[in-house]
Amino acid sequence: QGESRSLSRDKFHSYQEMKDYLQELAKLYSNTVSVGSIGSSYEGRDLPILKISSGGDDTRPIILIDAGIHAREWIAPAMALYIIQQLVENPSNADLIANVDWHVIPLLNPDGYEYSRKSSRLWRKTRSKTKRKGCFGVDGNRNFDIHWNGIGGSTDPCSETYVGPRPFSEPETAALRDYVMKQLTKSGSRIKLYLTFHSYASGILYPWGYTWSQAPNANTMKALAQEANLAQKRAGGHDFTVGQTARVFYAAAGGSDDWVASAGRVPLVYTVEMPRGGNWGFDLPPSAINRTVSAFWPAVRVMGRHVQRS
Ligand code: ING
Ligand code: ZN
Repeated sequence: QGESRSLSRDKFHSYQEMKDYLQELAKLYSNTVSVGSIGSSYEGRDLPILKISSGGDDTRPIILIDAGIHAREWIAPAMALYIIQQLVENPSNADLIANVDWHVIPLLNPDGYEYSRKSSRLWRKTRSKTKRKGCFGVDGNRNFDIHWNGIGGSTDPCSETYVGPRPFSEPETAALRDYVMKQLTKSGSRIKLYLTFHSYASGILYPWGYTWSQAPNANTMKALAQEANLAQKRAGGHDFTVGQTARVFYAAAGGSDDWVASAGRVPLVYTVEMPRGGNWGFDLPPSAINRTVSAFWPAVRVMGRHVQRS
């Protein structure tokens, strides 16, 4: 299926390997694929974005995907890379890119990811300096300017859910903000669907996370999530929880999903929690990567086709 250049699925890849793969795809498939950058991390790593477009003008709908805002959730970037690979290297998915552009940021927190690989497997946050000596990093998914420093976060720099000194204090979250703001149009956003990948609660969750109240289009988001869940179950995945983050999970403000839905004006927004594995939930053995990401792919297909049709 022309997948010979693919990144292997028998290990978790380094930031550099991911970057090399994206560059390689852009070279091999220069008609449809380009690599850009949305900014730099705290430690100066580039934050790559892979753009897939089969043509058309710059009014086509965009599906935006990110992963790896939380360092230890390694299966999330692996999922994003699998989506890239399926869209670019597998011709049988050509229908999904026929009139929709896909923009994928496979690793939003590379500093934390590399720190998790090399020093501390269960690291979650970014790696910025804080006002407390010996305590590093901000929880990226509490750092967005949507009811920031409300429920579900901490003002303690040593906490795992530290909200940061101010909204968008982290270069990584500010970079996502700037990218999303650029897609705003007079009537809304070019981005019609946003998926942000986490682990390990096996869920397809939609806004709001900051409040128990329902988003205006909660029913639409729920129906599509249920359809996606069914598709991945048929492919051998196990049942995912579908529901509003604050209701089925816990309430937390400052998340990327709530901000993208609200300020970013994106109509369909999901946090996908990939399944657990290993001793800690985050540490799936490499032998589980292939079946985990390929089981969830049909759910992404369902969502992609929905955008394609609308
Ligand atoms: N889960 C998310 C977290 O940041 C979440 C759940 C999503 C909460 C959106 C609030 C808003 O806690 C993981 N696994 O990180
Ligand atoms: Zn997470």
